[in-house]
Amino acid sequence: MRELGEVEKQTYTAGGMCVDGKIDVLRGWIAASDNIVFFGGAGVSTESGIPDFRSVDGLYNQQWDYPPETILSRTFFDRNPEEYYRFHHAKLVVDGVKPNRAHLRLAGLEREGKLKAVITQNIDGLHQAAGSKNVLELHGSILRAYCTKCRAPYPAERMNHCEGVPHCDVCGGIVRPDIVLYEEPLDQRVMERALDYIQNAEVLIIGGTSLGVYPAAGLIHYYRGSKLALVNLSETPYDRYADLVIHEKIGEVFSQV
Ligand code: CNA
Repeated sequence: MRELGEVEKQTYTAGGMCVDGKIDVLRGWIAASDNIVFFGGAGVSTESGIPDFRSVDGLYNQQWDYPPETILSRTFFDRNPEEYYRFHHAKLVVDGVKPNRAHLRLAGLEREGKLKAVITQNIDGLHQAAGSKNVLELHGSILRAYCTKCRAPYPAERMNHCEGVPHCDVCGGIVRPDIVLYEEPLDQRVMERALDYIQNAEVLIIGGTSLGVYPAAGLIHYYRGSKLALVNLSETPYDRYADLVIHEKIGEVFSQV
């Protein structure tokens, strides 16, 4: 094994190598390491049928009265829970979704003892559905819910499939999903664990994220190794920092590594 040379690095990232060649490189990194960490976002779940935010068919490009970032903000939720839940039921809850090839392969790599953690910005629970155990949910999950007033837990299934705004059985307060809304801080303990995994990873695979949402995206600055692979359909602001950039569907890539 050896470190990636500067010339090779330029070739991998500048598009001088075909996609198959790049996938071969990633397969080699994965085969040789038992300290891999994955950091992902909404693009990991698009092949399961859940739209992301920023793709051409993502939520930003659909007709809606407000942009997703506004609807998914704390101010909006507090002022207009009816409209929040209209969006939640129509767009965040997608029935019948199943993990795709990326989720399944990541779960397999964990079982093989190669992958240490999945760090995700997603709120859909699909990594756990695929069998991944060590999943750090930076933005929470719509598969958990609680009362905003007395904080009693509430069945997520009921929240996700009710008419209008769900109310607490205990005190009548408004129920909310256990997700991090815009304007809210991330869970510090989850952030610290994510940071620790990234700092100590040998191979960091970043996939299906535009890397535009902070502070989550800022975590990748803490990676200290020389095997940073970025698998994303579109370009990201971090492409030039990666050692390997693959602009391809993530399910397609993970079915080959
Ligand atoms: P984003 O900003 O929508 O970016 C998604 C990225 O994924 C884009 O750059 C796409 O090019 C890329 N992409 C889409 N499909 C694929 C694919 N099949 N293979 C590879 N790349 C693909 O989403 P981010 O996660 O970067 O933004 C963070 C937000 C979006 C987080 O707060 C999430 O909670 C939120 N979100 C989550 C979900 C979910 O849980 N499934 C869905 C929509 C939005």
